[in-house]
Amino acid sequence: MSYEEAKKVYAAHGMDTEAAMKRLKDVPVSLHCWQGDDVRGFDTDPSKPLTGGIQTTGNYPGRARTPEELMADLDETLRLIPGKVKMNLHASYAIFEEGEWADRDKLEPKHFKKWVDFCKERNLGCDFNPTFFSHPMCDPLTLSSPNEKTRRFWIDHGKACIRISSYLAEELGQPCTMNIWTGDGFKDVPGDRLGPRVRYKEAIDEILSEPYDFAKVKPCIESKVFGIGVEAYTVGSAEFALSYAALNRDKCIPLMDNGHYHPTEVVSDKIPALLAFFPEIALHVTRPIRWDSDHVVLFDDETREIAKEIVHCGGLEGRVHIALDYFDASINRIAAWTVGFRNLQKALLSALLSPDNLKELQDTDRFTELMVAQEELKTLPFGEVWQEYCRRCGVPGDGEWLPRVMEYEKKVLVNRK
Ligand code: RNT
Ligand code: ZN
Repeated sequence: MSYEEAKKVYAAHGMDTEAAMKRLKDVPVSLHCWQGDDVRGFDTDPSKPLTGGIQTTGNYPGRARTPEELMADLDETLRLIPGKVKMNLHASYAIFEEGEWADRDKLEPKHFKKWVDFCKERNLGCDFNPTFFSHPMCDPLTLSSPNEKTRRFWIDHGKACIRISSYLAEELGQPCTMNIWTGDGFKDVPGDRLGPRVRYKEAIDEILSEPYDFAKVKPCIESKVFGIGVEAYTVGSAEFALSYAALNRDKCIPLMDNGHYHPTEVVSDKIPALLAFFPEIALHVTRPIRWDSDHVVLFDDETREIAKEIVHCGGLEGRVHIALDYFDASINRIAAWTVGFRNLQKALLSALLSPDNLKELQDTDRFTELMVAQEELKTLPFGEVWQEYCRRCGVPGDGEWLPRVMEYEKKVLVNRK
């Protein structure tokens, strides 16, 4: 079937494929730099293990070891993904001049100048993240530590990151979401559950007392249920993060990572729940599998359901900030970036192709028709529309991009020993 034929099939069901493709092209989705180097960054010893309850597994050849390698790999990826990309950086990806180094509490906008140049040349916005993990000042707690010196260090890091986020937003002319996540927690039953949370709350208050324009810098608070090595208690739990964001709506927004909930909870359903109260929310789209919250995003039911809720709830109109967050070191990292990004684009495109009478069917109690309509949608010729979308975005379609990645692996990645 050709695209023109598929377009007619959708039109017969009351859907406009042209409008859907046009809409999706302008929706920013953040691409996380940390898939390219297994969340190592450039400011600490790469031989030290990751901390903070996160872990990459696998030893696929070709991990980017320098800013130049990471940027080259990103460029390779950018050639393969359709739609509007925004970069997403962690503070640990600061780029220093020869012989220079600054600790995380002393980071400055100038340490991200090379990233700004990178984004400007490619016409990308940029999101940002303070890095509260994989650092000697994790004791192992950070913002919730009982140790004043530790807490002060990490609060200063948070404030520095607000200044860097303002710089990124200003330079690139797009808002910058700045996500606060810490892995603070305990492996076993704590003796005090309240103290760390009160300290965490006060630390975030201090970070957010750093001046910023909320129209440009969007601090987010991300929750988590548990991490590796911190199985019994997480300071920044769901209730903690949501309550903080709700009581500070003029200063920050909640961030939901769909790998951070109990297995039968779904973020798709939480999106409209939060949008009933918050003008804006942020998402980390990922794929949880048993203990891991960070597998590559697939075109699976929950990703599609998340995309549906984003589209149906007006999320594309700036209310939902969409970012990817996963890291797999067991497969080609450029393919990992590409598959996940393309799958999220697929999910959004397919969500944009849904009949506009679903709400009416529900509101008029026509549940039989509602079920059948949603089921029959699943076998419409979506693949043709997707391939056409890729063509129009000037990127290879399915079946065409992987050989390029393999070529790059042979030419470039295998030489990184
Ligand atoms: C960890 C959180 C967090 C990180 C990134 C690297 O569980 O999801 O968002 O993955 O900041
Ligand atoms: Zn996350």
